[in-house]
Amino acid sequence: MTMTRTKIVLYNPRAVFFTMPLALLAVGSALDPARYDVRIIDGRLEKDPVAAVLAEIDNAVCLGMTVLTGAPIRDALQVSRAVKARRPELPVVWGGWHASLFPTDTLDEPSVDFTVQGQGEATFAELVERLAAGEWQPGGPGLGVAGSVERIEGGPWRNPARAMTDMNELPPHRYDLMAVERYYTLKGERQLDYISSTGCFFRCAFCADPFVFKRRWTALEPERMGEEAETLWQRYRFDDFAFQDETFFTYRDRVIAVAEEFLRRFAPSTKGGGPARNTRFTWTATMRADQGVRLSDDAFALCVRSGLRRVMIGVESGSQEMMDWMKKDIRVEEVLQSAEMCVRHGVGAIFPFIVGFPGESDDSVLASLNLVKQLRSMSPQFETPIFYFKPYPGSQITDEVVRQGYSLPQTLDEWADFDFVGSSGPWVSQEKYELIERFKFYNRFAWGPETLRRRPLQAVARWRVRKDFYRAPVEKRVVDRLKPLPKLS
Ligand code: B12
Ligand code: SF4
Repeated sequence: MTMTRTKIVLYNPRAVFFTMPLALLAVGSALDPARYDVRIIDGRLEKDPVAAVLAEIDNAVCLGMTVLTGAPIRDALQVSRAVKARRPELPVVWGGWHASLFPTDTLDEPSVDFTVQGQGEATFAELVERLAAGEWQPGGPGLGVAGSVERIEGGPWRNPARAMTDMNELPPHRYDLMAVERYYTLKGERQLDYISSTGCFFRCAFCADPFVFKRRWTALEPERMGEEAETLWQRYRFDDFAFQDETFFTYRDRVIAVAEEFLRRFAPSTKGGGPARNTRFTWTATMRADQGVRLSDDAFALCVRSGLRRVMIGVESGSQEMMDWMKKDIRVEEVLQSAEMCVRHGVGAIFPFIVGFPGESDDSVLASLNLVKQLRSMSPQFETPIFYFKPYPGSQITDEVVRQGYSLPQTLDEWADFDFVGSSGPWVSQEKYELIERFKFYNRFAWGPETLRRRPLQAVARWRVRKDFYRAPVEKRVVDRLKPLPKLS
């Protein structure tokens, strides 16, 4: 006798990049596959996301969505509202960062019935169980599932928080729930995204992680990661493995053990001499500069042999005073030491910066631009994107500017417009903005790859960067007019 499985639909809103929908994979994989038929729909893969979701919901018992702050909210709202218009009795659950930051406000939206805060696997599994048992109806009594907020008698009801589950107790992610090859095509490379930890121990004052995960951290054991990587590689033949963790290099011994796992499983026999090297795939991960310094050259060399090709090290500022103010707990020297280690081992790096913090002085911005220049000159494999500070909710700095009178959006529709691409935020003057934009332009050409076509512009750009001369940016105007450049830095 075959049992009919209960259908659960999960939706990932449209976004600017094609990182795999790991959040939905995580919550979908936490449901028993023998009992639940999980369908992941990704707005980025659909011509008409609303139609794609409506086509799946008729016999579903729940629609779950992952929602980041900003533009994804617009898409999530459109889908939720269309679904509610079609099936008002179908429970709609929002999880992810925005729902974690604004669990009760989000329920002002009538098309959302539940929000889930923080790590979602256990909460969603319990919620789905109760929904599938028919225990819920709109306007009825609450379900009381820990880790969720629901609407009772017209208002939001906050259930107790749920303790973090050790990731090793959760089942492996079922990549077969999504069309892996389609992401490879959209990314333009066979790059598989993977998450090996949740949360972060640190306290950066511009980041929402300390608020959402309360400075807790849980991570998969290296052996399990090795096993999963092997199974995934057999099945999906990726060339690059992208760790999406907040800080992958949290514990040195764990990193070493992961590198050893990769070498043990993927390095071909080394009979001809020379150290073992993973020739199957490369990998990338996030690192804090202090973690890089603590790691040691030997451990880094091991990572490189196991396939490490690039790290991302959040710098944020070139001014130590600013770094201290934002509680980054990193020294500028540590950034340079980690960068030197990358150069020694031929590893690429992305060093993101943020300028335009509230009250940031011109000197501080200049210190950042100088550090960008220094890093870019160290290696053609270094990138230094510069972002303008935006008060993303849930961070200490945002709380502070709100206390000082800055008003954040109030409704979900307003939050949907809270995106900053192309604008500098209220803390950067027009003059400073123009200087930074010119700096970004000339730096990109000065240090980028040398090609015959780029050479003349490169020569001018190098001269300008060396002299710090950004007035009368004729070259920039010409290039801007010829074609809009992709936003790299
Ligand atoms: C991949 C990624 C992206 C992708 C999005 C991919 C996608 N699916 O659409 C891209 C590259 C597009 C992106 C863009 C941005 N991102 Co981003 N991104 C990430 C990153 C590195 C990984 C996300 C991930 O897959 N995590 C793994 C999964 C398993 O974890 P999770 O998402 O937290 O999901 C868990 C819970 O949240 C919960 N959950 C999540 N969804 C759901 C849904 C349901 C139904 C339930 C029940 C539970 C649930 O359960 C999951 C399992 O425990 C995170 C950092 C991180 N490590 O999480 C930042 C992060 C999410 N991004 C962030 C930011 C700031 C941005 C940008 C603004 C960055 C920028 N400066 O440009 C942009 C713009 C976002 C926008 N408005 O469009 C912030 C969040 C800010 C916010 N308030 O939303 C994060 C947390 C980084 C940080 N520490 O600041 N990002
Ligand atoms: S910026 Fe990175 S290191 Fe700092 S709190 Fe956020 S996730 Fe942790």
